Amino acid sequence: MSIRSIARVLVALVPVLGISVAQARAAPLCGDVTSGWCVARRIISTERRGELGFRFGEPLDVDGDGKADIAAGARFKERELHQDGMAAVWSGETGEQIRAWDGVLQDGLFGHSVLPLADLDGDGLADLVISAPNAKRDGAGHGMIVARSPATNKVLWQRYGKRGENFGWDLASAGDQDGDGVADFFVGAPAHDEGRAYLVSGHDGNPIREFSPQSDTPTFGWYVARLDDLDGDGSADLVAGSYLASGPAGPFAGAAHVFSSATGKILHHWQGPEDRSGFGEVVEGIGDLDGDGRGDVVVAAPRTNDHSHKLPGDVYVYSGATGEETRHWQGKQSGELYGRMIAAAGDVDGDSVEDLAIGSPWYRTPLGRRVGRFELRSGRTGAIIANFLGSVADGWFGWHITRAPDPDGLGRAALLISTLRHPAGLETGTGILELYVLSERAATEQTNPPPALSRDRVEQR
Ligand SMILES: [Ca+2]
Ligand SMILES: [Ca+2]
Ligand SMILES: [Ca+2]
Ligand SMILES: [Ca+2]
Repeated sequence: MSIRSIARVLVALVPVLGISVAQARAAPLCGDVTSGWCVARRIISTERRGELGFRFGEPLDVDGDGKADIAAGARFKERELHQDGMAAVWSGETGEQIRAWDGVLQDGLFGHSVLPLADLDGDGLADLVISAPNAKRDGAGHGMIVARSPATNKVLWQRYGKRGENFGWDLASAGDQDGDGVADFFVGAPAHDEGRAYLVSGHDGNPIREFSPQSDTPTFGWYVARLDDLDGDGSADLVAGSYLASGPAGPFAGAAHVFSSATGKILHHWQGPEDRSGFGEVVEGIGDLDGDGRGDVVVAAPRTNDHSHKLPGDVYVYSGATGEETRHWQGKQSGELYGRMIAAAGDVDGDSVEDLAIGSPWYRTPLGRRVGRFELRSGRTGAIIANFLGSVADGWFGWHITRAPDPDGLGRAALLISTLRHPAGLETGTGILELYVLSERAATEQTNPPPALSRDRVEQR
């Protein structure tokens, strides 16, 4: 079946899925439009209440057809009333499933995070690291990660974390840092009392380096992200968030730390503005926004755990060179969880500076339907470039977002977006993934040469 005909089938399914097309300001399907953002691929989960797409990395080609493939998990997939989870990879070309794996560890949340990495086993095809951060040993949540080759279906290696640390709560690519030619990655292990983050070898899954703040910091490693090399030693660096860290603003004010990946030295450290702000719940590295030649750092305070839900959430941008705050944006609606997702989006407006996607999964329409939204902001000016609404109530549109390669090889900007609790024709909590691409820009928009992503960022592809 061609992509176009799959798209038509999906359109036909729309009433079944309960999507009101008339009220949607979600992107239309590609093929129906010639400019602006459109949905090039849609992956509809069949795992009832599995929550497809909690966290996932940039798509890479796992089957050698030259098109990047889409990998994600449904961590809540149940087996005999336990949330064992599952993970899968779908063809970027056809949308068909290439491989799927069920979790085998009771309540392990297998598929919580799924990270494609460039070739780990030397066959020239991308592989996957999949986490089960709640995997237990002796009743404690050690957490487990496993590397799999979708091409051969082999397990390349499997590693457990330490007692109680929930190893694998987050994963982020790091580039090859030990010089063996194999991509390495960061792992978050946000234990309750003293969280940690690790640089892990893609070759064998063994830790290369461990990172932690000087004082014990609860939830450190809840979220980890790769930064462009900030200290000039040739290795990509690390930002890690700890949204329940204590600080001047309160016992749970939150924090974010930037480390030199090669030395473990803390380069920058920021603390949350108010108690329970959720500062550091999501962190991200982005290209050079302020033009000083270094990549910059984004930290969100979405207030997910502020049960009053009076505040909309905040996003802060810091200079990677100096650590100074360079921008601060606030959401537009109380309780929308603005910044619950932040993603480096590539250069979508063609000004050669990287742009940002910021998600608010609990945004409500004027009629009170909690459809979620995400916005694109210009990295250069900070202005909002575009704003997208979800199409179903309580779907949590924009829960997770990552930059993606153009699935059709046309060099267009693309984003992979999860609607974590979309009913997908089954029931709320099932989840869908959508690959948005930017087809021709409107004629009035400037068209500059391709985006300047830094070299080590490009090497991640
Ligand atoms: Ca492929
Ligand atoms: Ca390596
Ligand atoms: Ca470095
Ligand atoms: Ca831009």
